Amino acid sequence: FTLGLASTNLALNAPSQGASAIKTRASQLGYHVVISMVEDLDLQSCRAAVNELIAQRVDGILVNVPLETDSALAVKQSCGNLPVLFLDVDPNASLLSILFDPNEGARQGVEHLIGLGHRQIALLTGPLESVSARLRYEGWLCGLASHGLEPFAVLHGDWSSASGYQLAMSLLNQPQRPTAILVANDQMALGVLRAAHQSAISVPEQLSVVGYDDTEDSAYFQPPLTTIAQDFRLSGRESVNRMVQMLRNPQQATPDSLLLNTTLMLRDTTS
Ligand code: IPT
Repeated sequence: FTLGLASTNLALNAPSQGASAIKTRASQLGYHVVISMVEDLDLQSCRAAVNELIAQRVDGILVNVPLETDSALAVKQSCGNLPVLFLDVDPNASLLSILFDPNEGARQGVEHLIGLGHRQIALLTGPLESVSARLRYEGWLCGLASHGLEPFAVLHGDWSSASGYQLAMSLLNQPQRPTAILVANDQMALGVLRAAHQSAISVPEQLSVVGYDDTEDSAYFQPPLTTIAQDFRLSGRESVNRMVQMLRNPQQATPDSLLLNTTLMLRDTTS
């Protein structure tokens, strides 16, 4: 068999680690993976990427592109009879998916900061056209609301460390500052740490920072980043296992979707 992977921007750490995990598991099982990258977050581009994979005669398709439910259904349609597994959709959609629970991850960040006594908490989201960015943001808002809180400020980044840096520079150089910031991924958190350093704000004494992903480098940030871990090796392994199971037993019922847990990785950016 040959597996197809349609992936969002592989210059980002999380999707590239995801692709690597998928490759590793597939080659353990003796299968090839063909990758096609989606440059823009619209349905058109995702469909083009999927068609490219189909033209290369893949036997099943993994889609690690953020897709709202309507778009994901449309992508599934264009795959005809090929098995398709989604890695970045709404967990409530009735689509075969392997996802990390965005509510759990968002709650873990909020509860950790509240537990430390923080009340002035700023939010730095991912791009809201990305379903996972939106779900994490909604989870944070719910978590804060359950403590009677509203965010100190809300900023919208684009997952890049550059956006984290720029947005944090403007947030931290105002007369009123938050005591903590929840960041939707570790790359933006890297930018936040640099902005804090440059603004002579010490982390975690004057500002606590929580990331999201726990990609490979995050334990080596300065200070080592407290973050919400998503185990990309596990999701890569599980998605290939399921895809292969469907390909080997096409007459069996499709497997169930899987919602994976996130874990708070306590390091040195919160106090
Ligand atoms: C999600 C990452 O958390 C984020 O850092 C960014 O890389 C994004 O992917 C790119 O789409 S993880 C995804 C499986 C929800």
